[in-house]
Parts: sequence; structure tokens; C-alpha cells
Amino acid sequence: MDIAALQQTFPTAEFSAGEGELTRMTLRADGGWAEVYLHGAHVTHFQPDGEEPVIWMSGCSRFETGAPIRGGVPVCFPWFGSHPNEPDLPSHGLVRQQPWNVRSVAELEDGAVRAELEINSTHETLEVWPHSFNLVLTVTVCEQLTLALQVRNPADTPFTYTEALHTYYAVSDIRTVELHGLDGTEYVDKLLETESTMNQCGPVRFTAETDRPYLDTTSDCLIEDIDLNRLIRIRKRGSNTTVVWNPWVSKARRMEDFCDDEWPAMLCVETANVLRNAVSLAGGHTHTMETIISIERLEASGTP
Ligand code: TA6
Repeated sequence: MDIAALQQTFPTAEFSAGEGELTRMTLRADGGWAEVYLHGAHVTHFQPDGEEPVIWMSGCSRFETGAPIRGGVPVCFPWFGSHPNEPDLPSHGLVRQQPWNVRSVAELEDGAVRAELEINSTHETLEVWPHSFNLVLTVTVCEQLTLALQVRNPADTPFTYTEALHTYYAVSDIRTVELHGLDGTEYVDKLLETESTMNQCGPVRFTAETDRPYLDTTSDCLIEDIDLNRLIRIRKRGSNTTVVWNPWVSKARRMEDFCDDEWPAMLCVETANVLRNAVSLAGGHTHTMETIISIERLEASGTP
């Protein structure tokens, strides 16, 4: 559907040609606003009224079909990271580089705005991953942002997948923030290239590249950002993994869609189901994973 048709069909949202002429949907609600590209159903902006942006975007991101957007909230499905058997397949699955359709946009009674974006398996995806699927991403914005990824298995045979809402958060400086909520949680350190796990002791602090799936955790996470005088609270449902990532200096330099000097300003805290938390979905069933992102003033909340 072109921009004029989208605007006519879904007047509650604003549609425009965004970066790279990709179609962008802006959702303005009581309390905050957000931006979503139909390319990958990719949230690229969320900002509560009176707050700094919560979601980080790279100034070097590509905005073109067939390439992922860098930053925002990539939707990773049906595999997380590199494909387990075929490393030449796209990282983080098949849907973040594809166009999604808008299914609905509505203003809710409480002043929030809710949009649904949808994508189905195609002949091309079936060639790569031999299972039919239907995904619906629901984006609900007010003073907080709720993202719900519903996966439906329309066939009568089960499939197993891994997934993530791979959220990039804006922080003042990765070297001074702390991530709370994972104390005592088992994690895999992907930089050690070993399957063995370790246990988190206290808050996560960042002094080097960090790439860790934390397993069997349903806890809220809190990014404590003293310089911005705020906590970013990340609640979740239907997710047993939280992935924590910052590329630091050398990995940032190796990524062409990530500017060399940007790494201090972002932190990925990803609502996910990966490794032993993969999801097995029976035929005809659905599974929903949800993340709820909100801001609290630091002095009001005190340190976590
Ligand atoms: O979530 C962490 C991670 O899996 C890292 O290993 C890093 O590769 C990051 O995702 C970004 O992946 P991408 O394919 O978007 O470059």
C-alpha cells in the first residue's frame, strides 16, 4: 500500500517517506510518541513527553530493502544471531529486512495509540526455513512503549524458534550506567566462545565489549543512568532470556552501519527467548513475547 493509501486507511497514524524513502509511521499519543518503519516493523524512536529519546539509533544506519536498520528495535525471528547451521543466512533471522503490512491503528480510551503490523511466511522464507508462520507486532505508545510479538503456527505440525526484540537504549555513557535485575542470573559469555555459563554478581557494569544472553530470567531490568537522572525500566512477559550487548571500540569499528564513536551512547537490553529458552510451538498455537519500556526519575525511585 502506498503512503497516500495508508494515510487514508489508517488516519490515526501519520505516514511519510522516511530515511531511504522507506515508509515511516508516526504514532502520537497522550504522553509520548513513537516511530515505526514498515521495513522490518522496526521501531526507530520512542520519547515520553518531557524526556530525552529512550531508543538509540545509529547515525550510520542503512535504510534499504534487504538490509537491517541499525539501532531501534530489530525484530529477530525465527533465529537469533547467526543461523545455527548456515552462517551465510541473514543474522537474526528473516523478518527484520522485510516489509511488513499495517493491520490496524487505533486510539485507545486512555489516550494511548496502538498499531498492529503483520508479516507472513512466503515461498522465499519457506525455502530457507521450512515452516509457515504469521507474526503480528503490536506497538502501543503513551508515556510508555509496549511491544508485543505474537507468533502463530498455522500448520498442524510443531516448530521451534528463537526470537528477540533487540532493543537499543539511549544512555549518557555506557561506562557510567549500571544494569540492575540480573543479580544471580546464569549467563553465557559469547566472547569466550564457550557454552559454559557463569552467574551474575550484582549489577552489570560495562568496561569492555559485552555480549551475554542471561538465561531463565523473567525479571524486570533497570538501566540506571545517573547523568540523565533516569531509570529505564524494562518489564517483559513471555520471555525467559535477556540479552545484554555493547560492542565497545573494536567491534563498533568493524561494523560499517555503526559509527566508530557511537558505542558509549547505547546499550542493548533484549527481551528474548534464545539457547535453551527456545520456543517450541505446536501446530495451530500462538506464543506472545512482550516488552514494556518506561522511564522513572532517579531521585523519585532511589537507586534500585
Ligand atoms: O544481541 C547481541 C548480538 O547477537 C551481538 O552478537 C551482535 O552481533 C549484535 O547482536 C548485532 O547483530 P547484527 O546482526 O544486528 O549486527
